[in-house]
Amino acid sequence: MTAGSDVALRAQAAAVLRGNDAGGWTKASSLLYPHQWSWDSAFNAIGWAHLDVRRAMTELELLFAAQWSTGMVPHIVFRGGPDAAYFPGPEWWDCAAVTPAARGLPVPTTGICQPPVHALAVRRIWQLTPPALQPEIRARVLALFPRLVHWHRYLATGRDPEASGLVTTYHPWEGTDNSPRWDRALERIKVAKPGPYTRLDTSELGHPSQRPTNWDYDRFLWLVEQLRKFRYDDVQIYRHHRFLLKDVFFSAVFVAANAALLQLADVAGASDGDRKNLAGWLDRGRAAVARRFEAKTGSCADYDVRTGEPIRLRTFAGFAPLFARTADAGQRAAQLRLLDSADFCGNPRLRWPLLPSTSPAEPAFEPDNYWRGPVWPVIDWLLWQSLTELGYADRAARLRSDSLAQVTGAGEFNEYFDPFTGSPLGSPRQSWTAAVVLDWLG
Ligand code: 9WN
Repeated sequence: MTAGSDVALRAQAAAVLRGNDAGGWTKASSLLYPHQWSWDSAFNAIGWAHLDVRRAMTELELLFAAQWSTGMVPHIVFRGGPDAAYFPGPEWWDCAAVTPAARGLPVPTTGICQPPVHALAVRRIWQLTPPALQPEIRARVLALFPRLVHWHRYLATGRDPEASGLVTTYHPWEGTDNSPRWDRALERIKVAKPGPYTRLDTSELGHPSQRPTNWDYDRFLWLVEQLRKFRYDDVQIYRHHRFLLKDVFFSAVFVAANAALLQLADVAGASDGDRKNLAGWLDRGRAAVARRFEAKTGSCADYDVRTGEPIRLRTFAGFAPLFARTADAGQRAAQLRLLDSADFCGNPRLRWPLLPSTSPAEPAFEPDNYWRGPVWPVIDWLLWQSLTELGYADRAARLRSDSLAQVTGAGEFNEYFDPFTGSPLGSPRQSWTAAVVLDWLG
């Protein structure tokens, strides 16, 4: 890619973020997702940091303004208001009515969360802050830091009462919605059909073949009903909820996020206690992810808390040791071999050697369906970041240039891409895709 085309691409990516800017927060996309999503917001802040570090901080501050008193940062903050076209809206969650943890918030939210990319965003903002703005941004990082620690404490305790080092997810919407990783757990659930509902993502705005099925949605909504019944109380949920999964990807992001907060500790004037906790969560998480690694496959397996079964599927999540920046040279080598094997980036049918959400060798693979096969630029960005930090500069550079080629090749900063054809899928002008492009362009 030439310098001239980089300039044009940067301008286009900036226009996507600006186009989705709703005044201090960014719609995840203007078409499918007209509210503020948690991990989208973190990626978007990384993109904003390249345009305006103040605006980047505001993105996170507004997200954390909806943090629950438990420390949880909700997966959607319904900032788009009641008329924004998104289903299911706040009435399906009804959080403020059922739990004091969500009372008094400036806007309604959902009652679940998403991977904690936020610390990576604050670190990036700080790295990009020009000297003249450092006093202001430092003061804002200082103010946000306790909220970030509170969020991490929630994940390390409420979401891991066993102190295992692995985060438990309660709902497929906690990141990778219809990933085949959740199929077995969802199949076990017998749902009472939720009341009548109309999906907007398939009936009006999206393409049904690229989205989860109605079977999935019946279960997604039933799980929300259950969580509401448990008043979003982690203790009750742990006791009764049918969907409790130790998610190695989420856990690996948490490891990386703890490392990022530790790196910010001096800037944020962190207390000794906070530093000790962060280091403890980091070590415990990294060791736990390493224990889920299986030498036979070179991959890492999630774990179903209810059945005690490992979830052995070839998906991007199997690279959790890389996402967690494992210090184990043997695991790193095995993971890099797997990454470029025919099961993943080395598959001869791929348009670009990028990490697909699900391996084409997996029976559940579907090239155009959401988390069941397509390439998601944000996931490849997380991998690129890990490989860079682990010192695999060449592999990281190829991931970056192929990702940029994919985005430039077709569509308008789409949400995800068909791994075989490179065709753009899902929502166009997706904020976080534009944001990672801005970061790749530097
Ligand atoms: C449900 C916003 C979000 C992402 C998720 C992605 C998708 C929502 C949906 O969009 O999920 O949260 O309606 O499909 O799976 O990761 O945060 O971009």
